[in-house]
Amino acid sequence: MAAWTREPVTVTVTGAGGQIGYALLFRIASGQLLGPDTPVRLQLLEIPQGLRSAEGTALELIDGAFPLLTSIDVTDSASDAFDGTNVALLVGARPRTAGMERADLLEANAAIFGPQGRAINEGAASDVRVLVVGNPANTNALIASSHAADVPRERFTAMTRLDHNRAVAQLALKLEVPVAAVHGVIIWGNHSATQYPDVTHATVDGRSATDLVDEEWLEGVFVPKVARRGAEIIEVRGASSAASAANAAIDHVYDWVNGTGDGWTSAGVSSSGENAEAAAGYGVPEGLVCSLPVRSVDGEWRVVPGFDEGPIAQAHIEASVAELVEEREAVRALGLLPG
Ligand code: NAX
Repeated sequence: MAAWTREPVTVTVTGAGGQIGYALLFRIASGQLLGPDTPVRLQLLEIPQGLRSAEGTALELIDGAFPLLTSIDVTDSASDAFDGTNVALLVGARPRTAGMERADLLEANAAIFGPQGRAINEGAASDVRVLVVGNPANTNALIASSHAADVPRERFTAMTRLDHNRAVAQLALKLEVPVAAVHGVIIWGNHSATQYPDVTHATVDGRSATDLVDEEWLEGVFVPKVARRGAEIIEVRGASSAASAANAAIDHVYDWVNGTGDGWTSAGVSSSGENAEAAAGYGVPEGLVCSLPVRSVDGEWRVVPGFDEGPIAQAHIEASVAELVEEREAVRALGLLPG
């Protein structure tokens, strides 16, 4: 985005006092989100209980003496946090607690993402780009977007880049090659255990990945490993993924702003507008936020059309898309989805 070069860009981070926030903010301040020539204004949103933690992080950001960081504001007011924002990273969310049904989780998060969508609609800059990290990320993005009628739906995205990066890394580990040798992985569907990490169109050092690994490993090891990696991290680390999630958020926004070139990556994007037709080609109904193969061109995510999927892949994709439809219907049934 040439227009942003040397003009301060306003970046809002919600859940700034949490663990992803802590791993994310220093990298934004150092220029890794938008590039080394773009000064950044940080606007941090927390709930009252999280304010002290976010304020502490802000003190440390000051102590970093980052040349690109022009200001930091910490607030519990969504309208202040999203005022003039160009890039909004919606990290804070209501986690699932014991005994919570899916409908309760969706409802609790709608109470966060609906008002945040409205605040973005009212106060954000006209070029605002939104990445939802907080789970359930795809449906939270849909809820936020449906409360922001004046912002194009394509500007609301959900993060599946961590799943994408995990898939690239697992394939590289299996084949004992550097991650840079792996191209063309796709994450389809929901950021949940139903997601489908797909190597059908991937290459490794220019060779088709499917010639190098067998179906049994893919279905029996690779797919569940990637889809359940979050649970594995919790088990081993004793806490959920934080630095790798922050890293993926950086990758997502950096590519969105700077472009992906000829290749593609994965992102949860709205299957509407210019992306409706390509998404429909994969059986994704209009208006969901679904992970698809995407290319970033001129600051817009475009779904890469026309990949031919075999019956196994198709069945996985259908199941994950069906889950997204169910989540949308559940939110709609609760009366939380305007428009
Ligand atoms: P933490 O619990 O460490 O931090 C979350 C922070 O959000 C807390 O400080 C809390 O006070 C704040 N918060 C809650 N409601 C808020 C609101 N309405 N406005 C502003 N702030 C609010 O969680 P963390 O580990 O940072 O994870 C954050 C979210 O990312 C969770 O929903 C988590 O499930 C999700 N993840 C998503 C991933 C993805 O790939 N899409 C991967 C990593 C992570 O699991």
